[in-house]
Amino acid sequence: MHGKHLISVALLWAGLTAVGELLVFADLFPTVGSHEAEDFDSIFRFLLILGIPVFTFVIAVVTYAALTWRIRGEAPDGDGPPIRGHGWIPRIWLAITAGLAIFVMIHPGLTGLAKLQSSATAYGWGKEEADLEINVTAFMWQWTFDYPDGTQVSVSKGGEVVIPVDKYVKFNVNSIDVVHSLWIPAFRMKIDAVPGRTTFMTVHPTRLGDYREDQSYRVQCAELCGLDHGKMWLPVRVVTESEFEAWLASLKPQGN
Ligand SMILES: [Cu+2]
Repeated sequence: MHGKHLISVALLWAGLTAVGELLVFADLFPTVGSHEAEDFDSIFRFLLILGIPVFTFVIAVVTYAALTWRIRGEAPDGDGPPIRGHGWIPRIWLAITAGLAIFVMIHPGLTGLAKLQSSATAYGWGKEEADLEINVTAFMWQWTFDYPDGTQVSVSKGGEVVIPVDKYVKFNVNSIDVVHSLWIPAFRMKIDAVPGRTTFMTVHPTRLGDYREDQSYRVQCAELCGLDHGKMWLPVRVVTESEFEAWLASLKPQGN
């Protein structure tokens, strides 16, 4: 490749990369409502930081080539002669991109999965048992959330999912018809609800939150499951422990 072209492409690449890397640190994410969300956002940023130079390199070369060697006037009848070669650029490109891909599969891919699956201890809470386990049942097109004390909230009852802050909360998830997916954007956590088996996800909410002020506090089905899939959602509220106890008590039937 001609030196002038090489320098031009390199400058274009550097410029696009600088813009892209700046965008990574723009505040584009929803509310960070849990330890898991902190992890996922930093993983997402890490992958963007690594991926942006690869992406901008392709864009720079294609854009520069399209502008510089475009056909003016009448197009030729046939293709040009084939170009065959074993240049150093493709070899380095292959080595770097393959290396990056394998690297991110291991970290943060496998290391992140391992951390999530040992979530109870990985976040320094030093315990295996959840503070609160909620059994979740999904069906077309509703959710029900059963609390340990027998309280049940659901879409049809206009309920809201209330959980205490700074506690380790585990959702055990089932479906009785098709595949649904339990997703709470503020926590960045999502797990499929699969008929015939129980899946789970755990969250450590780190701050108070309320759907009425922030729509990332909601349960949303994230697996297209039919006509009313979009209505398969519930507000979420993260409250202090005493507010949580009061909320549970307020839902108890009178006289108990
Ligand atoms: Cu669904």
